[in-house]
Order: sequence, then C-alpha cells, then structure tokens
Amino acid sequence: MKFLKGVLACAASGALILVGSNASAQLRSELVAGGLTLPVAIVQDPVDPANLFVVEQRAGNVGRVRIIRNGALLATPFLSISPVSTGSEQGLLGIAFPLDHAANGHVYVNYTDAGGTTNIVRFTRNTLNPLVADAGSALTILKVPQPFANHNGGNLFFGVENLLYIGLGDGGSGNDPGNRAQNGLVLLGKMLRIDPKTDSFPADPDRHYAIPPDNPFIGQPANFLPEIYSIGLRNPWKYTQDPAHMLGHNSWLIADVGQNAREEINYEFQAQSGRNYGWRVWEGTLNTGLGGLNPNLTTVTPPIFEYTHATGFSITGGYVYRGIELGPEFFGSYFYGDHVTNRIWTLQLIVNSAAQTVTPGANVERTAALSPSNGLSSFGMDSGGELYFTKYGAGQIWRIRPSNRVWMTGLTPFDSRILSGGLRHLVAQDGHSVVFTPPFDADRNAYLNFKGGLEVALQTDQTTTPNLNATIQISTNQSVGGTCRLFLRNWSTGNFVEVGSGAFGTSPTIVTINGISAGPYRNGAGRIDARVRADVSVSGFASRTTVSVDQFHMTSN
Ligand SMILES: [Ca+2]
Ligand SMILES: [Ca+2]
Ligand SMILES: [Ca+2]
Repeated sequence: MKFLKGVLACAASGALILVGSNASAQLRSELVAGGLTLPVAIVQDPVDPANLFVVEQRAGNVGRVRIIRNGALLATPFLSISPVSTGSEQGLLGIAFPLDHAANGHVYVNYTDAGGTTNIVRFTRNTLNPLVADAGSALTILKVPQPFANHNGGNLFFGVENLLYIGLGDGGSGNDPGNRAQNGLVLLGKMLRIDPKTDSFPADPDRHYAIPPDNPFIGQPANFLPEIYSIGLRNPWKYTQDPAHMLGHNSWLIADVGQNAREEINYEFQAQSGRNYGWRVWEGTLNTGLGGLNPNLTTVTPPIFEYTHATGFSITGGYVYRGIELGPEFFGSYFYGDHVTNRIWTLQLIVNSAAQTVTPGANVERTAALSPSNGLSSFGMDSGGELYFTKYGAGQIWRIRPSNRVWMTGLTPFDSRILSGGLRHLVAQDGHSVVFTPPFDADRNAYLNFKGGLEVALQTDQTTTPNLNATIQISTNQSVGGTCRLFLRNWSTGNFVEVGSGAFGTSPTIVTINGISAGPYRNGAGRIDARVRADVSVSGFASRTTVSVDQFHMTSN
C-alpha cells in the first residue's frame, strides 16, 4: 500500500518502539495552506506522499479539486466541475481514490449538479502530468435525484476490499418528510456499497457499477435495493474506515448529523452490514415520535456516542488516529468535531475485535489546543496517519501537531544479524520487537562481546527545555550478562556519545536514563539521533542467544 509509505518504511526495519507518552501530552495546530475557497475534504494522494488533495465546494458555480504539494497550494486545479448547485450544502463535496489507483489513475468525485442531483463521477488522472485530471475522462457512476437542497451527504470512501461506500442523506428538508431513510426502496438516507469497476447496467448511462455479491439485501428485492449497505441515516457527512494495515480494526465510523437534538457517532465492524441506524424514528438514542420504522428491519443500532445541541449542532466526523507524532496516548482515539460550534474532541475507543464490541472511553475536548474556527467542515489523514482539519470560511488547512513531545521519524537496525523484526508500529500492544543474536563460529562458539541494536531518528518540537529522558526495555531468551547503552549524536562533533547505560541479565529489564541535558544532542530543527545498543557477553558453547529491544521511549521536558 503506497498510501502507508511512511509507516511501512519504519515497519520494514523492525522494532517495537514507544516514543512519548504520559498525561501531559499536548496538541497544537499548524497552518499548512490558505487561499482555498470553502474546503470540504482533505484526501491523501495514494501514489505521492507530497500531495494532499483538497475539495473546494464551490467558487460561484465551480467546484474544484486543488493540490497542496509539499505544503504549497498549486495554482492549477487538479479538476474543475461546473456548473454545480450553490446551496449551502451543495457543490463539489467529496473525492476518493480506489485502492488500485496506481494502476488505473481513477479518481471519484461527488457533487450536486445545477439541478441539485447528486452525481458520482469517475475521472482519470493525466498520465503525463499527474497533477491534473483528464477533463474529457468523466464517466458517470451514479446519479441520485434530490428532493431538497440539503442533506446530500457528500463523502466518498473506498473500503479495504476496494468497494465504494457512498453515504447519502435523507434527501433534505427537516424530519425526513418522505421517510426516505427508512424506505428500503430508495437510495436516500442510506450507506451504499458498489463496485464501480464494471458496468452491470450497460443500457443505463446513469449507472456504472456492479452490485457486490455479498451486499446484505440481495435477495430481498421487494423490500430493499441491492446497492444498500445500511439504512436509517440522516446526513452522514463524514465517515471513515480504520484500516487493519494501520493497526485498526477495519471498522467504519459514521458520523451522522442530527436534526434538533443529537449528533451521533456510529461504529460498524467490517461485515456488520444490513443495519438500521434509526433515523427518522430515532435521533441518536432519542425517539423522535415521528414513527415509520422499516417493518422489515426493526432492530435499530444505536450510536456508540452522541452529544446534544447544548454542545454542538452539526458533527464533522474525523479519523481514528493511527499516526506516530502524537504518540501512543492518541493512538486509536477518534478525532471528531462540530462544524457550527468549532470544537474538536478525541474519543477513546475501547475495542474488542474478537467479541466485536466497542466501548467509548474518555471524550476529551481539544478545542483550546487546536483552535478550530470558521467552520470545521472536514478532517483529513496523510500517508503517515497524521491528521488535518479545515477552517472552512477562512479557506485554510491546518495540521494537528504534538506539543512538548519526542517522536520517531526513522529506524535502522545497525547490525545485520537481526533475525526477525516485523515492526508494525510504535505502540506496545503489537507484540513485535527487534530480535538479534550473537553470531556463532563453526563450532557454535559464540563470539564475545557482541553488540547490536538500533539507530533511531527522533524529532521534537521542544527546542527550549533542557532535558531528555529515555526508557528502554530489553529482553533475552536466557540469562546472559549484558549492558544496554544509549548514545546520542553530538551535533557539534557529529559523533555519537554515550549518555547513559544499565545492566540487564534477567528478562525483561527496564533501563531508565533521565535528565540528559539536551543542548548538544538536539539540532536547530529539533532532530535527535539516538543509538540504542545492547552489548552481550556470551562465552563458550552456547545455545542461540537472542536479545530483544522491546521498547524505546524518549520524552522532552
Ligand atoms: Ca438533498
Ligand atoms: Ca451503465
Ligand atoms: Ca442513528
């Protein structure tokens, strides 16, 4: 997956590293780019980590896809679409890349045309200039007429099985007057799942897709359309998947915008299809009294979390954090916010994959740290799993950054005799570590004084405080004498200098080195180069000895 280039680059070299932790972890936001017009979506280029795609809802009646390349907004749009309709919830609304984008250059957009009809259209990227789409490449995938100007959904997202998920609002007005969300024979108020790679409807120019054979309502044509994946949604403006290749659970988080009372977050494990999310009969866990529950799907799945209109008025769903910079305490938490009150929270998710249960943990407001304003219309996630958000009215994209932290940017085993690694990520629960072993000669006599370990490139945003602290966990498969040493690069000489050590003999051993004066070891850009080394003394005939650097964790204070 090229999408995960940054993470997998670390994964290939193998170790279990914890960088940063503790309750004092903080966030800040950093301006990435301005000069946009009504940004409503931020999506990573799947083939080039330098590019973030931003959807501009409309300027006049023109919707555009722009590219922020290495932090600079390119003047030439990737794609322009006109005319789009110009209501507050209309225009160009979403973009998604299929998982096989590298092979076919396809990109899908979602917009409301001049008549207000929802259009899902595929374009193809120019092969000579990948920063633009071929204007003549438009292919209509699906059109859905809209009875009212509002509640058009807008998001598009390809799931891990490379199928397109389209969340459609209930059509609009208020209180879903046509009870469309509960009606299995209309597409509005639903999550759809289609396979746009082939056309099962050659006679129909408004439909270019196939029905995935395991869609939940196939075989119930009298009651449900086969495109439908779940029903009972009011306006699922943003929904995302938390993919397993980033240590997620392949679960969907669907944020559904409420009517007059509740904003809600729905959680759906992969293959938990065919659900009824309740609208218009239920708004969150509040019964609306409007009635009209679908008689063929009367079990309603409540949200895992909701908030009332004392707190906000229009939820903007985000992402489960799977990046590196913000540290383990944010890993696995769901970032979301409110479009109207400009507030952001992290919701901790306590997930039991085996039992397919999820429990919301701490819900912590991050508004003061991140300062969202001017309408929070979207979050975005880049190739490293780091997060962004929009300031809609201000036309800006901001990145969520750590504050007072040290985080890892690179990892290299510095001895070639590493037996196994398989680093997945920088968190403890993945159960992998770097394992290395002293080499043996032909008689299986271990060499003396073997040294092995890791070089770790670290970055800190903290350039004024004096101290670095390190925690290293070392394990061995048998009792051997050893010393764990930490070296940091002295930037004035370029050489690594030992800053502390600890003995290990029983397993596992925690070595803590605190109060390292950071001055010589942190360059002007906040970079720290560390070398974690285990020196092992083995003598005589020996069974294979392995040493594992399980965790390496640094903080700045
Ligand atoms: Ca509508
Ligand atoms: Ca067709
Ligand atoms: Ca609901």
